[in-house]
Amino acid sequence: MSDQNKVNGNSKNEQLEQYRADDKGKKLTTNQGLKVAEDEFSLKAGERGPTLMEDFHFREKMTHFDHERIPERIVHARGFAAHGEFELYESLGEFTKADFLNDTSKKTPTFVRFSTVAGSRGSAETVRDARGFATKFYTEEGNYDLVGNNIPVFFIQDAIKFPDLVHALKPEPHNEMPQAASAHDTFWDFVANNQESAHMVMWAMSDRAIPRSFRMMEGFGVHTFRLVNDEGKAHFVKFHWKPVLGTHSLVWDEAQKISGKDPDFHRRDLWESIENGDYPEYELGLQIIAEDDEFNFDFDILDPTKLWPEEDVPVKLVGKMTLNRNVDNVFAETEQVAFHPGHVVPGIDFSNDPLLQGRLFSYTDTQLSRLGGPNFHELPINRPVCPFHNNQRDGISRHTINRGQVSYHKNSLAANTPSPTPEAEGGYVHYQEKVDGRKIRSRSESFKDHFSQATLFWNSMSEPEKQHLKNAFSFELGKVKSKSVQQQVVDMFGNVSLELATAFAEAIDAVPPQGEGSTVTKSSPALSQLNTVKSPKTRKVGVIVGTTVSSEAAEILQSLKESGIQGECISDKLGKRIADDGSELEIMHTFLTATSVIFDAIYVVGGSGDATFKKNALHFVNEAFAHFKPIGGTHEGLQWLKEAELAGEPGVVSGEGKDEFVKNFTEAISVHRHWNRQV
Ligand code: HDE
Repeated sequence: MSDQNKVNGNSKNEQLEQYRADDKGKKLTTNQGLKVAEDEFSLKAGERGPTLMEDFHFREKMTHFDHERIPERIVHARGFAAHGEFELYESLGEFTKADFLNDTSKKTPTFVRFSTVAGSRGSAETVRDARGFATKFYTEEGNYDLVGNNIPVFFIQDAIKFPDLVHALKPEPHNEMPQAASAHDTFWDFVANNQESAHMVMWAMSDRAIPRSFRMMEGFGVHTFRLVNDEGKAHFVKFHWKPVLGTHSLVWDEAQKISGKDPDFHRRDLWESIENGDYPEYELGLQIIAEDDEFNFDFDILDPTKLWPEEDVPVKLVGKMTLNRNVDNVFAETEQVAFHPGHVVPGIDFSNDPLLQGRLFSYTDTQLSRLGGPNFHELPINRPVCPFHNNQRDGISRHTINRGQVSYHKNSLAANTPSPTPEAEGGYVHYQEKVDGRKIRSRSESFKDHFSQATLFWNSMSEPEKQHLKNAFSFELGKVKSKSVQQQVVDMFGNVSLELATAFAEAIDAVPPQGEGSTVTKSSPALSQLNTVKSPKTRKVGVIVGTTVSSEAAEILQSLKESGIQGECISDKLGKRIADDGSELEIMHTFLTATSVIFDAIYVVGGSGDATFKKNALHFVNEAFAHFKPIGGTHEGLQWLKEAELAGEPGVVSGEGKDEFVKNFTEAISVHRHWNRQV
């Protein structure tokens, strides 16, 4: 991308340009601008003598280094971000006066940070966990932050329990284990003793918690918010991001192997897609409920452990976000970005969801210690693209040089400016909800059904997804040491599904649940990933080629590329392979540097290679087969698949004819995983 394109036509990009620095080709200086003559030897008293205090260059360099780290986020520490743009399909003036949701001619700059929740900043990315999906819209009316997750509900109903939840989820304090994992005693003890967690635990044990890619997961605002139009009329709303490529997951064994082979798997995938011009796209969806219908549901719409089934409240797709630019510097942008669900614009307001209400406090508070003071809004990535003026002053690392003698309101010396803006001219006015109640520490009766939607989720799963849930519970509880905690969890999930709880009780040698089970029969097909978009686009195929290769294989790769499928060649050595017609294939990986788990599919071309070559190739194929991935074979590969007794299995495409092979293999790749295999 040319530098010109990087800047022009995007207000956030233009703003960031003034902060960018290129050090390449420049003279080395101190931070005071002094040119440095020597940067390898500290100043010493004699060649073999002690270092001198007066070596300001050494001291400055070392001091800066000593303070390079800032506290990591207490949750969502491991994250990766990209810039993008949001475009609206149709005006939503009927529901909201938010300018960026009214004007279809505008492209609103965005910045999105994806994250895992539990792990430290350097932890692996394909662990079982919820994923953060936080979006900053740099609108002309100020920053709007949609700070969501890839799961539409949460573990708890009241923010006051968040520290307890996170203490239970994080590594246990006496030995700081396990890293980035919920498979341990304190997490499951919390679950069993805080049963409002049941619904989210179902999601966390499902395939949603091991996404294939940040590009292939949904995003949810979780809470109920309000949209308010210019007549002051409000509607309740839930926000969704729907990935254009569909919602797809890894399998658990694969996810664990990737954690070791490529702990950066998700950021690499996002980074490379954007560098390749395969820009990730997500449609913004709204579920809207009229205020008059607030009490017409069999759950409380303020309860963050409940979703609104899409079949009952359809998701209206209102616009699209495209992530089209990687960051220039991860620390300056991804690490220093500060999201806050309380960053709203006129036309968007809150509900009384007690989880949301607590979040409105926590996010600014946490930035104060993380970013070192109250001026984090001045950091380039956090600055709004519209002007901002007020009487706030000073504090650590203040950048703005506010001129003039007046820093108070009201005043006469500056004609009472900066002045408030009336609502009619764009001033933010809180929705005038009537509130009337006694001060009370309690929870509404309407929040007390913890199991119906957990069962709804279970009922909505396909058979393979149900099996994955059984396996996940068996794995996680198999890691729990306390027999009592194991049994409590079995008994709890007996309320969700007897089938599920009995299955994992057996696996962990606990007593099966004794109750009657759930009477809920409702399901929501939108929750099953089997019903998601299926597309071959941007899928990565590992192509195994020997020392010689037929030109037909190169043609097949070219045809796959036309459907958006990326072939990457693997062999025993790097270098080029020359096909029989003189065309060249570049080997990108060897059997040592690559592994089947980093590909969506494997295509074996084969070609001359020794016995070790064939053994390595078959290891790739068998592992991909066990992970239900599409496998293609042509040329010698065809024969190898037959020998391995894989030919004819679902999702194994072996073709003599080129065109037919390309067609069938492309279809098999679109399916993502072939669950109907015997593995
Ligand atoms: Fe957060 N959360 N959260 N959270 N959250 C943070 O803010 C908090 C919750 C979410 O990429 C922290 O800047 C409380 C729900 C994301 O920078 C902190 C409660 C949802 C991110 C915090 C919740 C989220 C955070 C830590 C319960 C989905 C990462 C660092 C009341 C809707 C944002 C920071 C990024 C980060 C508090 C629950 C999403 C401590 C108190 C529900 C995506 O302020």
